[in-house]
Amino acid sequence: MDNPIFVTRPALPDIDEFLPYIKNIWESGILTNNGPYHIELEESLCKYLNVPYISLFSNGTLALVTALQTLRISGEVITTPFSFAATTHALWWNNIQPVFVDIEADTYTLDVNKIEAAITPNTTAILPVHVYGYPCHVQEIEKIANRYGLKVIYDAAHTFAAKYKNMSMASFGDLSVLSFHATKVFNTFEGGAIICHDKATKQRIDYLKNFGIADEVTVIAPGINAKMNEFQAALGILQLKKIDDYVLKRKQIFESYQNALKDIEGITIPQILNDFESNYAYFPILFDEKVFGKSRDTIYENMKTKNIFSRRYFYPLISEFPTYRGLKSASPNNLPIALRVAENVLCLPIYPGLDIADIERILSFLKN
Ligand code: T4K
Repeated sequence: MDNPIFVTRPALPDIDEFLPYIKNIWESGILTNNGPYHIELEESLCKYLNVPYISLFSNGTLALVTALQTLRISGEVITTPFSFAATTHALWWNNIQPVFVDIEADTYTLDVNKIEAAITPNTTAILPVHVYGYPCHVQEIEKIANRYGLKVIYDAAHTFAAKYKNMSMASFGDLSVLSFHATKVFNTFEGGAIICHDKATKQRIDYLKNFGIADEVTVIAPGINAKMNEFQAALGILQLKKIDDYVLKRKQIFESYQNALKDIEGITIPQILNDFESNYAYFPILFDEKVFGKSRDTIYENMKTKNIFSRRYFYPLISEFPTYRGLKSASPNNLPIALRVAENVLCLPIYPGLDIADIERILSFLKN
């Protein structure tokens, strides 16, 4: 049997490059709570992403939960069902009701033309997702938010190092939330961050991720423990030196797939939009069963028998989970495009260490 190929594998530096960082942590005894590597990584990320303020987190989910707390979001929030579970779960953990709006057929992001119809007197915010790193219609979303007095928090978990209109994709909205999970373009083992635009908000986020503690005798809010530790931050510092190389390798794989699959009938491949510099985080393809001759699920299962583990991100839709399927906005009639995409999409393996022979194996399977 051929070696297994997974949808992703973490990009990591050479262990010898990481060991001096571990030694320093051991010798200093500073393991967490805004240590020197944490401070250095925040500064380096602000420069790399060209954003004013960033606050690091132990993971992206707690960053999402805290972002909602930061802006005191409540009531109803408009969001997409076509995402990873964490997006909507962050609302649930804040006792906020998700209101699902359908996605667009070409970008798979929130359909801006359907947002206004979902707004009620209880709506306080919009939580869109730059899914697969593809940019949402940020300007239109901002206009709607301004007209109705809503906040915008982007789930930007997939966007590290991607740019839209020459701006970091993490710079949009009132807040943007990143994930640095092992499966992401930039990983710190686990990790995440909130990007914000002013010092006072950064201060509030920093309190909230540290139990709400402002000083030894002052706790300003029921915060949580969501701090990034020094090991994660040290890895981040090292990863940042390599990120451009990681993205370049992903781009080469992305283009190999694109060239090889573009003429196969029944497969739609993502198009890179104007003004968008991708990070090539995912390679989703959409099957048209009638034209291709086989369903997405058949292909997915057959691939597994060849030891190729692609993934059906994001199937099932979040709106189909038992927790959410009773909501009015979760009705399949409300989400026809999201349903169609979720039932036909397959993400092919893409990561810097994927070698040419593996790509050939995947392509020859699809072509045959
Ligand atoms: N918002 C969005 C839009 C997200 O996509 C995510 C996370 C979040 C928020 C939340 O951020 P975090 O709290 O996670 O920072 C994975 C990840 O666990 C999850 O982080 C990610 N989205 C999601 C899209 O993918 P699974 O269930 O597919 O993970 P798993 O363990 O099946 O991993 C997929 C493949 O990756 C494995 O088959 C092999 C490889 N892998 C995985 C891990 C964890 C490795 O090679 N090494 C590893 O350490 O969810």
